[in-house]
Amino acid sequence: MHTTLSRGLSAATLALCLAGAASAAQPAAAPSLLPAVLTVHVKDFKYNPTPATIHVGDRVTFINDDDEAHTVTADDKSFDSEGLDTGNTWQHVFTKPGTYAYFCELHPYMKATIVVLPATPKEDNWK
Ligand SMILES: [Cu+2]
Repeated sequence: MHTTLSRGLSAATLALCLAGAASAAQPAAAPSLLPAVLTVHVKDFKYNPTPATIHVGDRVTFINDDDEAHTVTADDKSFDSEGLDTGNTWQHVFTKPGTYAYFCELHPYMKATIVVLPATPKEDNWK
């Protein structure tokens, strides 16, 4: 019993040290954007482009170019950006094929669609 407790504490201490080292190595800065195959702009209360077609595993960047806050929220709630202020970005990787309808929770009349096709072999991506 005592041994188990000690091990637990050691693991917790180690985890804290690792977390401290990680945060020291990476200064708090604006999160950088990862490479994405598609950027959807939110402008004039519209998502553009829509509908858009991507493949499984693709990352999409959403950027709010409007003066209003918007969200990127799946109809089925499978993803949700939460509120994006002017100039804010949000990224999402689509891991399952399908047609994803999404909308803005703040302006529900804002609707758009992303079609996710099955993954293609890597060697065909850039032909
Ligand atoms: Cu909106």
